[in-house]
Amino acid sequence: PSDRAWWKDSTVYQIYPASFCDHAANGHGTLKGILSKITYLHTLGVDIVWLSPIYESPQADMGYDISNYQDLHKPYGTLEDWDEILKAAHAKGMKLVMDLVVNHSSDQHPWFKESRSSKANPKRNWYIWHDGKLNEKGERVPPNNWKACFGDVSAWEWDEATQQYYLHLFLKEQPDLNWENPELRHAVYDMMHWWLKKGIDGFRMDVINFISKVPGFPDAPVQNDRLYQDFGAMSINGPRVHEWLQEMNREVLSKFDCFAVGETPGPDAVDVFSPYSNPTNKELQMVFHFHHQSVDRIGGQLGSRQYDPKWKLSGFKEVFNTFQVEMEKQGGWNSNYLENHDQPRTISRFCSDHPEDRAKSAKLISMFQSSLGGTLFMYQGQEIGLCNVPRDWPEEEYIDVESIANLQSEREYRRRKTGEQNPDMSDMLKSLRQTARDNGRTPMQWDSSEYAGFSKAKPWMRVHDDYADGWNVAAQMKDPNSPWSFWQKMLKLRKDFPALVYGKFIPLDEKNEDTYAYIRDDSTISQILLIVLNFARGDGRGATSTFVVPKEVDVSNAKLIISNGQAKQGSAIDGEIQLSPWEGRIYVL
Ligand code: TEU
Repeated sequence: PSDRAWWKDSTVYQIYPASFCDHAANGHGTLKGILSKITYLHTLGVDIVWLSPIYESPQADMGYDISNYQDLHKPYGTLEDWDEILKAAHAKGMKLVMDLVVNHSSDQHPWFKESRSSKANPKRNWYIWHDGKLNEKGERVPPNNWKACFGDVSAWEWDEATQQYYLHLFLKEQPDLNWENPELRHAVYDMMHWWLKKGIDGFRMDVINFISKVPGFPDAPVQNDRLYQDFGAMSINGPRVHEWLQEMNREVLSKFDCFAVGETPGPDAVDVFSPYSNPTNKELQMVFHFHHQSVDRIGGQLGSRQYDPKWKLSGFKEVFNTFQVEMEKQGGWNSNYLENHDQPRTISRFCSDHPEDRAKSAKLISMFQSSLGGTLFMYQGQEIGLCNVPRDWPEEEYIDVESIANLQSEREYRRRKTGEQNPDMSDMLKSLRQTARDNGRTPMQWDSSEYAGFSKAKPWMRVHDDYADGWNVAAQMKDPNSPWSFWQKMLKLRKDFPALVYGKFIPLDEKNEDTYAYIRDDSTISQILLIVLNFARGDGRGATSTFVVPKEVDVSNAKLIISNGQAKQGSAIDGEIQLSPWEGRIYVL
């Protein structure tokens, strides 16, 4: 059917350039390193490569602070090197997608330098400037109570020279662009044209649902006793976001055969997210919602890093079941991702990273993600079952700005509250180990040589301790039973069974806290698949479980097509399904 566009059954692979592959022996990933792995990605079964930001940047937030949208961060390489990647990907029939970070720029971008130079500068209104307020004591304070994303700091930074505050929803080095200004919007569209004309196949758009702020910048609702509060209600899925994305589509995206995925955090319900990808609205092809990312977190939907060890499988299922079913009903299209550079590793979150459970857990996750509807996104390292960094790494190894800012803010808050100079932080550290972004940013593990074959020099971030124990690409590509080989099989299976991509999603036994089971049914080709996944945690190491197939499902002709356990291919369903810990099975009915 014509509604089966190329990006729908594609597998996207996200590269985090700093940590992917270093060919210059500088301890930092390079474009030549990426080029050397294009064939590798093709062998794995990847269709689309997405590069996290490689643009010119002071790297206050690992490149999500861009100082020149049309040139590259020198240590990565040149535009010519980048062109080689594009050519190599296209030669293999693969597509290349770039990160687009336009909610904010770097404070070192020439636009911002001009903007802050004087109130009369023509680019003043390309950013969001505001006068301060006076508090009861007559002191100058920010225009409202919004908290920036990292740590407990105000989202407004005072500018001494021009005596106004500017807005930054992230670091103060990441001032927000003023989308209300049509000149700014068109400068962004021109830049997008420039990249698309170079031949790229689309964009991943950073926090694109943050661009429209509630007019007048009112205070955010007060939810706790902190000074600054979650800006979500005032800046997420704001009043003009759809209007602007439609304009962007008209002016840019619709002129190319490209696809766009918007990163869209926020607590709103599915019907707030489905319009972004509903083709009648002509905006984006899909978005990354964040609901599953808060299943194992306490408090605050937006980016809470406080771990909840009592998270429930039914909660996890509810998120996916809702989005799978509702997106289809509401005419949207799902993206299906678990990991990225902002999240800890899935195996350590939702399965078990004990050495004996880890490979099976990795395969379970592969079966899960590969059998969900929507476009599949995998993150570097998922294919070899990378897990969180060892729990005994000292605090100093956590070098992400968010990790550092959160720890520092919390320490200060506890000092104020308790009056103690060294308040107890052990619960925070425990949470950090479980949820920090650092977990997903360790260098990629290519082989068992020093630094995991990532670099000849000491890497910018410590390599996981496990790389020589089989947790590397070289070892796993040779082993037909490895997570890598399993992922390769699953990606191929997804192409062989279009029901996995397009089928109707029918959840089964939704309250079951041990197994996750569902049907994928593509009536256009009479293909029905049953997926049964054992997520029972037991004491943390997993547990056996029994799945009773509901009577209304006809399993009389069921044949197993793949499993990460002992069950034989082609075997039937005879009564209940007995699953070993972390076992998953896919049957064709
Ligand atoms: O992330 C946006 C985002 O909301 C979160 O995932 C973020 O990581 C944060 O932890 C919330 O507490 C995007 C990028 O993916 C991230 O790397 C950047 O730091 C951020 O935007 C700013 O550009």
